Amino acid sequence: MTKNAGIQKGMRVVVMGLGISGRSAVRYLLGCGARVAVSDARSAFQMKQEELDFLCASGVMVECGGHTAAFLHQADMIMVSPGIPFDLPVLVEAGERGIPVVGELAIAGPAINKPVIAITGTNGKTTVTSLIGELLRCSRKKVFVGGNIGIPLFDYLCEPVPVDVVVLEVSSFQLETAGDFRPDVALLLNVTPDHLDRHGDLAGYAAAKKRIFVNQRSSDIAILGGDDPLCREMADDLKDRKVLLFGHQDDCQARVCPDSVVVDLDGDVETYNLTGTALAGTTGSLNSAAAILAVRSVGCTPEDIWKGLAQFIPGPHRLAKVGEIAGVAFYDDSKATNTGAVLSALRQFAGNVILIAGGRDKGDDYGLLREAVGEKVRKLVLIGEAADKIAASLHGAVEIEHAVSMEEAVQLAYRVAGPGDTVLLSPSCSSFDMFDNYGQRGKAFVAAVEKLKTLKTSGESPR
Ligand code: UMA
Repeated sequence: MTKNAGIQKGMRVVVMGLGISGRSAVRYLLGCGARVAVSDARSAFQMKQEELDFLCASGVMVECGGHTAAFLHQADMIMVSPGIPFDLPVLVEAGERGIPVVGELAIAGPAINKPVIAITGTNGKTTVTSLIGELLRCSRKKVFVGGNIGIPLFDYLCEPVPVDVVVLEVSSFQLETAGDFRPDVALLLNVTPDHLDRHGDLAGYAAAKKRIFVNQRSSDIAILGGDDPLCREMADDLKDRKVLLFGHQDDCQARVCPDSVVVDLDGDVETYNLTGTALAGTTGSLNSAAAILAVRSVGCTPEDIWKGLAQFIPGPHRLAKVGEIAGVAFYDDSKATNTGAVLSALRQFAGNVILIAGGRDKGDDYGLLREAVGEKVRKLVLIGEAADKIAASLHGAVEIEHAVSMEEAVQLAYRVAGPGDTVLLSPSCSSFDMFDNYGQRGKAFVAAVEKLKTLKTSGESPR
């Protein structure tokens, strides 16, 4: 257990939310000697058995079915899970009473005594985080990879294994409550509309993302996407530290060229050819460029970086080809939960796309898809809660059909597709209205494609 100057023995801490972050926080805070209580919006009946077992085993006091002032205001500190808006009235009131309302990064960040590389951005952050981890391992560095990627930072502090570098994916939600968290190397990949239901508007969302740089010192490094206008604007405000850019423009220290990334650090030029690797293509090249700048900043050599790039396999549900039936290709891009990600996916195809989209709305403006959809998409099949909003935004730009399940959506798409066409799941929304997460949604797509194959073999296919 790593000691924490911010948590004194006997301190009363209320952990809000009993998800992945909350449970990890409870374990860590108990280990630090704090008196921990939990407050969760769900009733005990809505909790999973493993969560109830966890609560029994940890012996903490629990408030279920909502967050009351009476419960929260007895705390010396409130640790809020990332998915809980920190401007809930009950939390604002707690703040006014002088009770610190903080997140995992604020508590755990200052306890890390190793160099930290933190990655944020609307799209690509999980891939870049994993890639940085891989490049460091190939450079024989011991590394903890965690954060929004699914492994809470508290897990690392609970059972610290000796590492050389801590690599953290950080979300806009986590950055809002990050306190004094200070990454030695901070990456902001891109900023396009996402989570506007939480942040209000693009400016609010961008401000949360910009917080990744707020505590950096002059010796720290900021890496930003040079193709992204908002990142460029922010880079201008960070002149007091070393700023590195990646992208297509000539002034970028990591420049994306067809098939390769050219890195120019203080006149030393290195070329990384990505042909034949899983990172070939525009998105993979941009992700590689960002990751290379990060690991060069902590002393990795070009030879070791090249080894890592060659063997890296991106995670599933990111524009992955998952099947082909009678000349129709099927792509699973379930991880695309905002318009920026869908635009990036559509850029990879010349046209003739049957697009399956929809899910839970996060406040995005689907009108941003109008031009690309008009140009590349032959038919749009909509699912989920946001279907009507998307249909209204794209009315007239494309032919639209509605489906009530993933299986129906895939069958509808296949019915209108011909040889050479692509059926693409790229939802532009979160999955939580129909699925547990984007992974489950992607698996449902793959299962529907497999079922189509079976129907085709048995002669019962929709076309
Ligand atoms: N809850 C309340 N009150 C509320 C709302 C929720 O008590 O008002 C409770 C829920 O009942 C539940 C818990 O809070 O018990 C859920 O907490 P959470 O939503 O913070 O989720 P965790 O399970 O702790 O997972 C979080 C991140 N989730 C979110 O940011 C929504 C995970 O990112 C992250 O992997 C994990 O911590 C470990 O760091 C997921 C995500 O979707 C993958 N992130 C967004 C994204 O990438 O776009 C930001």
